[in-house]
Amino acid sequence: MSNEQQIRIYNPSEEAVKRARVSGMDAYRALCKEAEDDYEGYWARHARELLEWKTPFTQVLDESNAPFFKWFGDGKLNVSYNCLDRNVNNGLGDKVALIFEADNGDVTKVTYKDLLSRVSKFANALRGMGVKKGDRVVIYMPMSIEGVVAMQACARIGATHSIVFGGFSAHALRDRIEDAGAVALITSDGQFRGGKALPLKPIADEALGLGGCDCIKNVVVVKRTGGDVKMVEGRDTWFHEAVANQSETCEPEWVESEHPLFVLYTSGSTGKPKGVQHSSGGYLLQAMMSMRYTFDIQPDDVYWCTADIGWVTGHTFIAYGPLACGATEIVFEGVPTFPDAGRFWKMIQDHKVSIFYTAPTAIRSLIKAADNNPSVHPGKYDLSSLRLLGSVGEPINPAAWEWYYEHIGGSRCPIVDTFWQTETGAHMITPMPGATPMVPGSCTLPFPGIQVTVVDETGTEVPWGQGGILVVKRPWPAMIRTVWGDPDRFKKTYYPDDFKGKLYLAGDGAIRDAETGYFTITGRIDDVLNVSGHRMGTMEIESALVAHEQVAEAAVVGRPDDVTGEAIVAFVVLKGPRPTGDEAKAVVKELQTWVGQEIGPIAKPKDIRFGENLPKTRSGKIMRRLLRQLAKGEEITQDTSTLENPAILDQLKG
Ligand code: 6R9
Repeated sequence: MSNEQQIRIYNPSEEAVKRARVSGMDAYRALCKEAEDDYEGYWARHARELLEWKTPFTQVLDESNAPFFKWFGDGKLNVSYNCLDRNVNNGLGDKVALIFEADNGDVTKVTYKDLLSRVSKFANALRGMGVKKGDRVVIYMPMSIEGVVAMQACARIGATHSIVFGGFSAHALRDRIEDAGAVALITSDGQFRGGKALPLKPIADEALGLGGCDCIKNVVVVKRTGGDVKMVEGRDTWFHEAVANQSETCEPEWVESEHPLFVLYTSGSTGKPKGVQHSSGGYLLQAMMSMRYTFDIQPDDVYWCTADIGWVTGHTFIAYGPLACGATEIVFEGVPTFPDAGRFWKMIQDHKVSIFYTAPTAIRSLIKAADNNPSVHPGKYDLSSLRLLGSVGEPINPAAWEWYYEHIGGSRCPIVDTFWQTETGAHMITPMPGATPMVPGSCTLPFPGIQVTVVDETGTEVPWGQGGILVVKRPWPAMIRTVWGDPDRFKKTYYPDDFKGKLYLAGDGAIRDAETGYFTITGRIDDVLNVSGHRMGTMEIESALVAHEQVAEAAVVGRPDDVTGEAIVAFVVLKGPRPTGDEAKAVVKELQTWVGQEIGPIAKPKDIRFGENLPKTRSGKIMRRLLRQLAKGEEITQDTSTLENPAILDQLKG
């Protein structure tokens, strides 16, 4: 967006403006002004209009124990009631809530009435096992109706769920179960992906056998693939048996607005993943506001968010937001490339999807696929039902944005490039589809009510046009409440002393356009990588590598990748001699498999290079900036005079 660059501005069409809730920039500015003039009043108005409270709140924001903020503290509600009962009571009982498309193409539709009954039955089953308000339940499941049912059932009885992505390994699952102190684990025998049946229960069994999981008293298993599973007497129950004789009604547990709805683990710059704890009232409020303002959800929409429930996007934009708004949404089990790379486009055509929300990495890989194989080009499909597109998870490069706009959106659909995080719970910076002029590559302007800015290391705001650190100036209802079991880490990570504990540190760099004030995210400022929209801590991968018996030392950095955004590059020093040729190839394979087992396949380094040592300063610090240049294959421009052992640079060139 600098002056040297030719930038194109895309205005939302007249039709998009006319139909939108936030219609035109004046309407957007009016909402922002409402929040500026009366911050608490703005959020309170929405909380009263959009949520049904059992006990209405009288307090809005409590800052007395900052940064442990409370919202709507004396109000009580139930999230599942707000997502299901409320819609059934309002005449939407027969409306389709979920359209589930299986990996093999089979379609199952679930109405709001149906979903309420399924959730109530399973909630009763969990209660029957002794699961109660405040208990933690880990869910390790594929994309499925039961996955959504399990989340909603936990919410119904006030149990705090923690989803572990189905691609994570036994070790990763064990760590999360142990940290959360979960009493129950909900899983399935396996999952179908790309025509293959993959095991889940066996991995869960392995996790439970690793030690540290004695807290788990019950394991519930959904039958999906029919794969071989071992059921442990007295601990394991089949899902279908657990719900078989349960009542279709279940009195919700009315919880305080601050009651933890879920804990979701995400990667940080240091140590083990942190459990991001979210609230009930404030979280659901902004899930709904994002649906209503960013996606402008309407009664006749067919909404599809392609995320997995294992990530925050699957929480806010599959399990909670769309249901709380009474929407019809797609839940997809499979992968975008099976049976071929036209799957997404065919599904949009078949289900007449009107709002489509996906990640840049998916778009980039489908561009590549369409270039290589004209038969899966989106032009072959009828995508005329679409009216709005969304992007999330990482910066979208202008070329991918333009392809998405033209080939998927028919140059007619606005694209909302939504910047947010696991910790923020809901959209933070995003265009409003019927208002904001769009600039490819920029997430544009703050969500109405959200106050973000760019500062330097001292917390001082920098002028537009100058890069810096992205911060949020005021607490917002859907924000992270704490790091599960580690309030100090919460404070240090998100409200650091450098900013006097007053500013929320997002962990991203940003720059505002000198003329428009539009935000562009410039990437993480910490040691977090973003691979295919998934957050990975470099430290986590390094710990996994050094846990291998042959590895003495490892340093992991990111390198730009055309498809996955970033790719993982590992620099490794072995305990034995530095391997070369075929031997090196074999060790690379071995270490990739190892990391896959330790964390999950998404963490496997794409490139592993061996050195007799790593480049270090005389004080022994690994020079990561230099490793990043090596990873990219760039000439070393950095001053290497402080380097203790310059000769090893040649070994690490790759
Ligand atoms: C929702 C989600 C958060 C990190 C975030 C940033 C990156 C997400 C983005 C974006 C540029 C966007 N990110 N959306 N960067 N533009 N529209 O992805 O949560 O998995 O916690 O990742 O992803 O770096 O800090 P999470």
